[in-house]
Amino acid sequence: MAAGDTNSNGSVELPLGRTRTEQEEQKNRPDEWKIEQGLHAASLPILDQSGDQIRYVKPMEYEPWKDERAIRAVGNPEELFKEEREGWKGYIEWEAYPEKKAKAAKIMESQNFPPPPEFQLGPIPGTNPVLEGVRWKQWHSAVGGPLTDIPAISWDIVKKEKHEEMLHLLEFPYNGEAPKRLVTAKDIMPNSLHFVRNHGGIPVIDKDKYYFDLDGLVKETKRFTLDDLMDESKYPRMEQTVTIQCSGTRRIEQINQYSGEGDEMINAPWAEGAIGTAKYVGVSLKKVIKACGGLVYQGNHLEFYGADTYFKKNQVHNYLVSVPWSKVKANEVMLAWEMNGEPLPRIHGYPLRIVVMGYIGARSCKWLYRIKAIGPNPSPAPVQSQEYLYFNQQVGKHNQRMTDGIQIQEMPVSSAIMMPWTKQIVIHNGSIHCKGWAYSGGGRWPERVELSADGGFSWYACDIADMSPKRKFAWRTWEIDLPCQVEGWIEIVCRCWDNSLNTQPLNVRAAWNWGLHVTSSAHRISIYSVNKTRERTKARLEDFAKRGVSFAPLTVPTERAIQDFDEYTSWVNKHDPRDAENVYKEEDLFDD
Ligand SMILES: Nc1nc2c(c(=O)[nH]1)N[C@H]1C(S)=C(S)[C@@H](COP(=O)(O)O)O[C@H]1N2
Ligand SMILES: [Mo]
Repeated sequence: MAAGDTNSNGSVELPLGRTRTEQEEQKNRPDEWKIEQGLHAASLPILDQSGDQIRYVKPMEYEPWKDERAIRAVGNPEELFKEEREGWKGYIEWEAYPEKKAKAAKIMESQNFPPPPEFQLGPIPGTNPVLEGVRWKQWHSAVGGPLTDIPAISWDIVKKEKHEEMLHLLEFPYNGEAPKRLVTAKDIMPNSLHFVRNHGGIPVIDKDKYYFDLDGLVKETKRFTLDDLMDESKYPRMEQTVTIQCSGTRRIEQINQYSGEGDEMINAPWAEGAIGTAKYVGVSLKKVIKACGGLVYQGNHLEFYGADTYFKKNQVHNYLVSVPWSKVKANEVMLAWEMNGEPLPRIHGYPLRIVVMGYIGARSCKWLYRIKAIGPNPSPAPVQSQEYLYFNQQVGKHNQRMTDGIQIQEMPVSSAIMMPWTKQIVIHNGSIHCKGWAYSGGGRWPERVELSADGGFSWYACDIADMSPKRKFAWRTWEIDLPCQVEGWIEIVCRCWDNSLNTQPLNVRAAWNWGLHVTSSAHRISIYSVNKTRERTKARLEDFAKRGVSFAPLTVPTERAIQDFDEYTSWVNKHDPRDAENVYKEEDLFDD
């Protein structure tokens, strides 16, 4: 009997050694058609053809377990993990106490937690916030002590400090961006609309109890209060308009094409709003290091410590990142306490944060409590060494090593169209009004923004008068009336040239990477063009209006035909018939 034939007992002989149970599992699923078409790919079993038989690899099943005794043996979390400083709610010092870290890790290892939610291969959840952060909440209450209340406190701060129209991607740790129509409404956006990217809870720090230490490879270790920094006789005041861009900005475009690593916090599905511009006031970190007598031999990097707690693979950390001394030396690293004329909001790092100009947002450490000069290499902490890596396409879950990634520091040039929106129907008079932003990192700035209405073949530049002012470390917003004669589906593309004439790869695929970072490809949106300068289009739309029929939704056919049969018949009679041969000759008709 051949493979695939039905046996006498009705079962199916399967090709390549597939067993009957596997076949049965594949059968009669209500969502089979969706799975086949890639719409529910999260439940599509992995096809392993590497052995002599085909095998199907199924997702791991989650069965909660907990070793209560082991957890109790660790001790009382209220005592073990108590807050480090008076007036610093939610700050637990982990980095100085390896034993304490080990105790928290023991608690974490003595139980399991649900897997991350699927939001890439499956349909994206319809909830708001899009993702809840169930695991992150559970991790906080598992370790306990002061971390227990942190998710609730953080959410209260979100509600208090952020605009009510923010798009919440992740409830905890909070990740949110402004809706497109508000992102570029002003070139310097109000604080309430600035995106937020948190890896943990929000510490609530009393300004009067605030200080940070500067130590490590400096001549002299020193402690600084806010009053010290604000003393202009010691430190010249610095004011700078800076765009902070998360390297995850526009990640959704990579996800939409090809999924990558799917941790809800690490790889939040950002759209075009994970970028914000504000005027910061503070002092240059260089001057503060000078006050410590400068760096000593091998002090090549500055490590920043944030007071929030960050979980990674069952370990607890404080949020740690580093930047090279060369960046600090150029006066491009600021200790900032003011944002757009107001004290830093709590959610943005109150009372003091780092602002690293032209680097990815991740280096701009919030709730700063320590700076350590280190060397000769960057910080080994996970956010620096394991996150924010830019991989080659060949790297993925199966083979990824830290050393395969480039640590992302300066942001490349990028841009985004904020109006119209993809899949939108646009009725226009021969040009489509578009709006958006453009940005380049590393102290470069957008010099020209170009748009194409034909998928990237011909380009029009934005008028300089329609771009916001040039600033060394900030984005520019832009507008353009993009000429467009054609009708139907078109692809509008936007790209930027910075002052070094760097520009963007033309498609997402060219720069796709496993960590889904730096979606710097030209931004493409498809829109349906309805050009009213065309006589027939105009007449038809007027007819719609006269009859009170809506043109939306585009895909729903209209009741009334655009052409009546008199017109049709008169046209047909005047023109050649449909087929080239004349079939109406008598001898043809009666030919046998
Ligand atoms: N302490 C601390 N600093 C942090 C983070 C964090 O989670 N904790 N997130 C970083 C990341 S990844 C980005 S993109 C920026 C975002 O700054 P914002 O939330 O003020 O917009 O903050 C950075 N600084
Ligand atoms: Mo980020």
